Amino acid sequence: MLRISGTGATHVGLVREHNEDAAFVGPSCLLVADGVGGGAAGEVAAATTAYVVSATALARPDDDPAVVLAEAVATAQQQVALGARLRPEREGMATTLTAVVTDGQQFALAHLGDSRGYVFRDGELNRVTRDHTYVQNLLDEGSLAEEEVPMHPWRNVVLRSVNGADGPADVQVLDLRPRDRLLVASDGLTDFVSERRIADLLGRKDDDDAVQALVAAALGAGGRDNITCVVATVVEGPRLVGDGTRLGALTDLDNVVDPAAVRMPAPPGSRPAGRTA
Ligand SMILES: [Mn+2]
Repeated sequence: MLRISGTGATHVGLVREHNEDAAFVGPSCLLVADGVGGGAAGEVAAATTAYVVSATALARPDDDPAVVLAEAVATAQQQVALGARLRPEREGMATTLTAVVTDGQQFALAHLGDSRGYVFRDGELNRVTRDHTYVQNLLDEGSLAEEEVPMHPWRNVVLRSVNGADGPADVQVLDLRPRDRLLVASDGLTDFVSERRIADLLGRKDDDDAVQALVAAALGAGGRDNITCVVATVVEGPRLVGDGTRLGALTDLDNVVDPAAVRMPAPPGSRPAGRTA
C-alpha cells in the first residue's frame, strides 16, 4: 500500500487580518483551499470545502480516488451554495481547491482555482495544476509573457472555483511512486516565491523543514497574502485511517456549513491531530 506522510503550515501573513486559507493533511488525503468573500465568508467557503473533501476521502478509503474527488467537489459546491442561501451576507463567497486523494494504489488530484499542486521527483519540480485564471488564459494564447504576470491588473481574477455555482473540478490521475514528494500551496506562496526557489528548498530539506522554509520565504517576500503549504512524501506501508491534521480556517468547525453533510465512519484507533506517521 502507498500512503502520504507529510505536514503542513499556514500563516496569516503580514498584511491580512484573517486567515481564509484552510488545509488538511492525512495519510490518504492532502489539500489546500484558499477562500475569498466578505465578512467571515472566505473562511466558511474554504473550511466547508476542505471539510467535505477530507471527510469524504476518510469515509471512502477503498473507492477510486478520482470518483471520490469528483463527488466530494459536487457536494462542496452544494454546501457552499447552501451556506450562502442560509446567510445572505455570504453571497459571493468562494474558494480554490487543490486536493490529492489515494486509495493506497492510485492517486488522483482535483483542482479548481489558482492554488497549485506540484510533484517533486529526482530534484525536479513539476507543476501538475493549471491556474484557472484570466492571466493563465492570456499566457496560453501567447498574448502575455510570464514576466508580465506580476504587473497585470487582473492577475488575481479566478475564473473557476468552489462558489456554489461552478461545475466540476479538473480531476487527473497522478502517477506517483515511493519517495515522490507532493507540494500543495496557496497563492500566498506561489505569487511571491519563485518555482526555482521552491525547488531549491525542497531539494535541501525534509518535509517538516521544507514547510517552515517555504512559509518563511513567503513572509520574507512581504507576506502580502495568507500563506499555506502542505509538503508530503509518498511512502510504502500499511494503511492508516482516521488520522489527519486540520489547518487554518478548518481548525474551527464552526466555519463548516453542515458537517453532517458527510457521513463519517467512527475512526478506529483515532489519535489526536498531529504529524502523520
Ligand atoms: Mn490567496
